[in-house]
Formats: sequence, structure tokens, C-alpha cells
Amino acid sequence: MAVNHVDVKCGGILSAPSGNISSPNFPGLYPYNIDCSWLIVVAEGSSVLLTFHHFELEYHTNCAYDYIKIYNGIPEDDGNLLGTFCGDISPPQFTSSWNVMSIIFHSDRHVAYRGFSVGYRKDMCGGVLTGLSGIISSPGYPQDYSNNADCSWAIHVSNTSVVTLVFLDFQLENNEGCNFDFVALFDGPTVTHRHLGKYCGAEKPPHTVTTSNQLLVLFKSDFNIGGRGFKAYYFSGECQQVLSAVSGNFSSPHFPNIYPNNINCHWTITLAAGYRIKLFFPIMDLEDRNSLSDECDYDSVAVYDGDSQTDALLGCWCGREEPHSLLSKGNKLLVVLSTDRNEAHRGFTASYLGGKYSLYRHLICFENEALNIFCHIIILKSVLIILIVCMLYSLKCLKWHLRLY
Ligand SMILES: [Ca+2]
Ligand SMILES: [Ca+2]
Ligand SMILES: [Ca+2]
Repeated sequence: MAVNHVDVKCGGILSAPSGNISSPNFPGLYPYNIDCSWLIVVAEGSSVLLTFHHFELEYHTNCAYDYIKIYNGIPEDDGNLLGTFCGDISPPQFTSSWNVMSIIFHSDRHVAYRGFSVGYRKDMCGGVLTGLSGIISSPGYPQDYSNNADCSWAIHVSNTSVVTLVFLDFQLENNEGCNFDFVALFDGPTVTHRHLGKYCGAEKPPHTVTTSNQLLVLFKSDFNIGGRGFKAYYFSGECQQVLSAVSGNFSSPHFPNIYPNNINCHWTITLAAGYRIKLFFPIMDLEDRNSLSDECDYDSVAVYDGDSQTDALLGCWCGREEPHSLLSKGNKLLVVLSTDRNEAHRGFTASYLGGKYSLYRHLICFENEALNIFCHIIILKSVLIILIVCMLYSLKCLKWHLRLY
């Protein structure tokens, strides 16, 4: 028998550095027909870590009856949604990518269970990261990190993907063996997994790619001598692709559903030397330009004529702008999608074709079969026309000569 309150007070704003949230009436059955919303706001510069202690909701394949939704920010924005959960499988630990996180709880008019209980705490460093991409940095970065720091980040992406970690800045106390201050990487969720590297000093660690869908990053400092620390980007495979086929398609993460907020995704097209790349965007639907600056300040797709963001910018688009097709100067193109903390749209789809200069310098023949056939027909046709004209001309000459005699 479920409790049936008509006016249940639930939800609220929590700003203490740690606390607990549970469904109304927990551990008794939750009421029917309720909607609760909790907003957790901790000190700027830190993040929120959620850990579920109990989870028991009515089950539905799509969680259409009773559910909780967890957001990396405010709940009004679907781009912040980290997940929707129901049934009795507890959500994993989550860390927000900034200092705001929210939980909403909904129950319908039939069937109730005991609900949930979840703890949160403010994290100065470390956490469990599940976004498609994100930034991790030493505590207080770019100011010097504290002594005796002990941070660990568990990065967990979708099952079919891998994690790439790219260091943007790195400066730690240096010593041989890196026993004082160090960053250590593991190919899995714990230190018992394969060791990918241990780094200190001022040299940036190389790009690291896991073999599984999890990466563990540890940062430790000893009792004295610090440094600026480090800043690194991580990407899940859906958000970091290297394309080397002669033609292909790609799209923003989750397309045709809305893309996540707060991501920075890279697609690099690298073809063999001698190729050039033609790129099209059949669909583009991002947040609009900033009406004050008239720039793509919020969400944007940028294309660079090479493999890095220091190469020439071919263009930057947002809203529903339709870029013309683009042609690279060389055999590489980089496409970067950046989104801000709110308002997400469907995203984009892109197609590309690699082409090589043929003997006819003005014609680029593509290795895409249909286009290649078309291309060669044009060449063949022009050769045939020239032959026929020559033949007709020679026949005419021959006739003329015969008439003379
Ligand atoms: Ca229910
Ligand atoms: Ca130290
Ligand atoms: Ca946005």
C-alpha cells in the first residue's frame, strides 16, 4: 500500500559542501504523482560528486513511469542530462564538470517503491567523469598546486568507446623516477590495471589512448616544492575521431538527438599525400550567434586547413548557417565542435571526399567510384569529340583532294 500525499514538499537548493538527498518518505514508499527538483550548488571552482546508497523505483523499459534524471547543471536544459534511471539498478557515481548539479524525481499515479537515497560532496580534485569530453586540472590550476595533494579521476565513457587524454600544460616538481610529485595513468578503473605512464617535470606527457572505455588518472604531490601543475583534455571516441578512409561521414555526438553541453570534439581527416579533401555540411543546427557580438560565441563548428587549431581557419559556423563546400589545401582537415554550458540543438552532419589531381590539372578525380566514373566519362568524352572532329576534318580534306582530281 503506497502512501498517497496530495501536497508533498520536496526538492530545494543545497549549498553545503556535502549532504544527502532522498525521495519523500524514504525508506517508506514514495508518494504517487510527485515531481521534485534538487539543485546542488557548491563553491565555484569545485565539482559535485554523487554517490547512490539506495535505489529502488518502478521499472519501465524507457523509464516512462517513475524516474530520476541527473543533470550536469540546471534541469531546464536537456543538453545537461547525464542520465535517466528507474528500476533497481543504481546509477553509477557521477561528477559534474562544474559547480552545479541537479536531480529531478518523478512518480506517476500507480505503483510505488522505496525510492532512493544519494549523498553528494564537493570535490576539489578528482571524481568520476562520464561526459563525452572534459577538462581535468591539478587543484588551484594555474596557481601552484598544494603539497600533499592526492587526487584521482576515473574517466568512464560508453562501452563501445575508448578514452583519449591530451595534456595542454604540464609543470610538476622534477626528479628521476618521479617519486615526489607525479601524474600516473592506468588503462582501466583501478591502479591494478595496466600502467600507461608516470610523469613529472616540465615535459608534456604524450597523447594517451586507452584500450578499454575507462582511464584512471592519479595526481600526487609530496610535502614540499610545487609547480603550476597540469591541465588536460579527455575525449571519448565518439568525440575524437581520426578518419583516414578516402570518403566518409560523421556527425555531432548523439545526432539526430541534441548534443551535450560543455563538449569540445575533434574530427581529424588525414589522407595520403597528394590528396585534397572536399567537405560538406548537409545539416547544421547549433545554438544561434550571440546577437550582441554577432559571433559564434556559444556553440560552434570550426574547420581548420590542417591537423591543428594553429592552422588556417577555413570558417566557423553556428545556428542554421549553411557553409559552402570547403576544399583543403593539403591532405588534412580538422573539424572542431565546441558547445557551452546551456542550450543544445540537434548538431550537424558532415560528409567528405578525398580527391587527387588527374593529368587534366583542372579536374580533380575522386576515388569515390560513382564520381570517378563520371569524371572519366568527361575525360573520355572530350577525347572522343576531338577524335571525331579530326576524323571529320580529315574526311573533308580527303573529299576536297579527290574532287580536285
Ligand atoms: Ca509509479
Ligand atoms: Ca613536491
Ligand atoms: Ca549552447
